[in-house]
Amino acid sequence: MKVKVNTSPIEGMKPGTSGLRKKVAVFQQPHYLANFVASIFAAVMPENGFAGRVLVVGGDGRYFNLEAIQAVLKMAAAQGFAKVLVGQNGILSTPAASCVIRKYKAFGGIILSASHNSGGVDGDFGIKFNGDNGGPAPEKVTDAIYAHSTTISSYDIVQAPDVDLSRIGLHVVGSMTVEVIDSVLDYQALMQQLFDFDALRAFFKDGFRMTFDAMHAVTGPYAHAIFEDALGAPKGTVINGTPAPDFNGHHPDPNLVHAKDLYDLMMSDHAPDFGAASDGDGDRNLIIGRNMFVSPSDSLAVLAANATCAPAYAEGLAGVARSMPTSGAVDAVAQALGIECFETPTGWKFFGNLLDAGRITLCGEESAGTGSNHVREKDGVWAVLLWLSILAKRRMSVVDIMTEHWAKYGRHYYTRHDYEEVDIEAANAVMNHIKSQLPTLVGQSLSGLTVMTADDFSYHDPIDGSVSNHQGIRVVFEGGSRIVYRLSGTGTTGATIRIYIERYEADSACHQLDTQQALAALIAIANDIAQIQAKTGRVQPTVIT
Ligand code: VG1
Ligand code: CO
Repeated sequence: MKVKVNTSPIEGMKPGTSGLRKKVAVFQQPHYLANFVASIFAAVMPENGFAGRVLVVGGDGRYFNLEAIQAVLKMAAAQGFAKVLVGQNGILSTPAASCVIRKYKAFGGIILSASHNSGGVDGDFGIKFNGDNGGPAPEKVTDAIYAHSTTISSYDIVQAPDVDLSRIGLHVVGSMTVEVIDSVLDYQALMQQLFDFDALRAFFKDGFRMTFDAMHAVTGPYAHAIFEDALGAPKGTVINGTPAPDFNGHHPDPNLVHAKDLYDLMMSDHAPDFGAASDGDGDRNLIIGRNMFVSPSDSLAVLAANATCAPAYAEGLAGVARSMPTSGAVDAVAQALGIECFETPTGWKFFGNLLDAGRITLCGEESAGTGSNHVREKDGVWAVLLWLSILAKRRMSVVDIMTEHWAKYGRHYYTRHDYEEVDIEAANAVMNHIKSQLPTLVGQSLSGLTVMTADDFSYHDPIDGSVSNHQGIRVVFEGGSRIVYRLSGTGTTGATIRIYIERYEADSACHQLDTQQALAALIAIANDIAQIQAKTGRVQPTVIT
């Protein structure tokens, strides 16, 4: 039975870089989740309603996932959807959800995830809407969702028993069908189309060894099925492979701080050939070779330069794109290949139009996200499979691949310094202080480096003409060195200041430096411009990647 529930607007429902993310306790407040879900439906409703349409629902398995999914199902039924496809036990990695939306030509999907944020009862929860291309809703849709959340007065929901999400097959909620699907099968089938599984199986058979850290998060089942069961990597290749609602107390962010165990293993005497990790919802990837950390910006460049090693990309790439703060390493590859290279704001939603229009084949972000036109999300397991395809075909170590790459294209030394959970006013003071210097920075010489341009990045989408302003402050020096400042749009406590620092080095005699040392002069300039310590009291970053 459908009922109308009276409610009133709850403030703060503006989606960030990737959907709405808040503490679990915030989502558990009366009407909170329902208000936001109703706002999604109101914002995306076609003129003739949702009758006959299919919705995909799934999440990364974190605490509150199952309760949220039951509520979404009852609200979707009240909207008149014909059917919802939902992952078994509510599990769909973000790229798998994108894959399922596209494969079954769904109207769209609701993904319950706070990605790399911590989970559990005191952790974070999140929710976002992806459209029929399988990609995160563009800004005009997220703006409309937010606008609706500020005026909502009621929502519709069907009163029905919960669905048994552990049982694969058909169920009903009111007059809507719910099909519980295997979380892995459709995604695995897509990977089998893109990559040469026989060649990869032979590679593992020849003794190639990998450790994949699923970080107690959603990629566990995907990684076990694909790497161990399908490709024959030995059992134990996948570690921390059972998803836990609180990620067993860990932070499922594949970086050098939270994936330190993997890093230490890869730097040790008993390191396997290759190490990789993914995040809470399975869209990020961290790549570490034996004795060689690969910065995500470099990883994107290597994948672009060698993509033809995998069948799906054998004919080459249409073009590539990177988010603005991502290093220029991929630009150098694009130039050599003679293909277009786009610079977009942070967040995967900005790649969607370029992918849909066929202008780009690969894209990525410095935050350990790479992907291609196979889905409309970044994809951790996919990135690992493309790396494996390259290593299997070229039979070179990661160290040798990187050394060769830098010798050919030059090296873009790159680091990101994060100051997390800073007082919001102090963080705004830092950003305002930097902005106030924009008019006078150009032409100045800072520690011997001359500022060439300084601006607040605006993106003009070449496909739909939309404009996104205030996407990060760039200070570019002669010779291409660069400092970028922006505030995170995914955090839930205070503000996170991100400082991205990059320097190009053409000389191969200087390609083996320690990254922090290679960038020391720029880091000092970056701190000087921002005055972080004076304005926030912070002496050093919380996370360095
Ligand atoms: C961060 C990353 C960004 C990424 C986003 C979502 O955003 O910097 O590159 O797209 O997270 O990733 P922000 O606004 O905090 O810098 V995920 O894996 O959390 O969906
Ligand atoms: Co993620």
